[in-house]
Amino acid sequence: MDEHIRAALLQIRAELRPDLPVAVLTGAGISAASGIPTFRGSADSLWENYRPEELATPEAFARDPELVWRWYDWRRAMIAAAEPNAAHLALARLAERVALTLITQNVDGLHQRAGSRGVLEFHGSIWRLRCTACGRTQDDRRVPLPIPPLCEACGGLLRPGVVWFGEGIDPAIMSGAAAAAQDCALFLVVGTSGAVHPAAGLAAVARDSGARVLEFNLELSAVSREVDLFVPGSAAETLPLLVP
Ligand code: BJW
Ligand code: ZN
Repeated sequence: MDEHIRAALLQIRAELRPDLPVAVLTGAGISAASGIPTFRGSADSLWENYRPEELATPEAFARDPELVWRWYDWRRAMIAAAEPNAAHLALARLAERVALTLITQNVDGLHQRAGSRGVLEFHGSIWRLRCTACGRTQDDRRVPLPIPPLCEACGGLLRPGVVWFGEGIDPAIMSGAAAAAQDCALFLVVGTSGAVHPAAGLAAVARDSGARVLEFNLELSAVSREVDLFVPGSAAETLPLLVP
């Protein structure tokens, strides 16, 4: 990493205060160092022949619920066997030093396992199931799941409690995330390609509201042109520089 980037990070670290409003948006890249494949640009998955746009949709689930459930069940097993990494742990520590709102697009629950509380799960949770017939939701950590899983209350087909393409974000989570982006002084974008909206738009909201925007990513993303400082490298190595 360039010396000037390291120096800028250390400067920002020296300016952290308990009342400094900070918002963070994380994506799949933060969990990559825990061994969880990202959605785009990783060819190490059994599922590399499918794009998320082909599986993470209500239409795919309607067409072939077993196929979609096998993908989620495979991911649940992988996540259950994984551990939070140094980047998740750094963000849990950050909450002790600033007024933090943590927004994650990830459904894996690794931030919570690292100790973060009040996480805004923008795209839901892979550990929550929702009945397509009666709407009942339940937490379910079984690995593997019976496929397809059925509702105990009504026998209906359960679906993952996540947000698929074309589905709206939970309004309370959307407004909490938008308010945090608008009101923060510092906005961190970590390990996201910035390809998926409305999550990707939060960085521009923060910037337009006057926040300083920092990005932590292996490579440039769709939001990189909106950031004040781009920190290259694995978030597991770079975020701990900001929050030792
Ligand atoms: C590392 C690293 C390391 C790797 N360290 N970095 C505006 C414009 C165009 C389209 C739209 C728009 N607004 C809405 C849309 C439509 C659509 C959309 O965005 N489409 C685009 C693809 C064009 N959006 C929606 O449909 C959303 N809903 C919506 O807008 O509703 C509106 C509505 C209103 C009224 C009625 C109805 C609807 C919903 C989007 C849902 C996304 N769902 C998924 C699946 C969730 C469940 C699951 O996990 O299965 O969310 S798709 C998938 O993509 C998942 C992710 O959260 C999301 C983002 O991916 P992410 O996290 O960025 O991962 P990657 O893989 O893309 O990137 C990884 C990054 O990490 C890379 O940059 C690497 O370099 C980096 N990296 N290792 C640091 N060690
Ligand atoms: Zn039901």
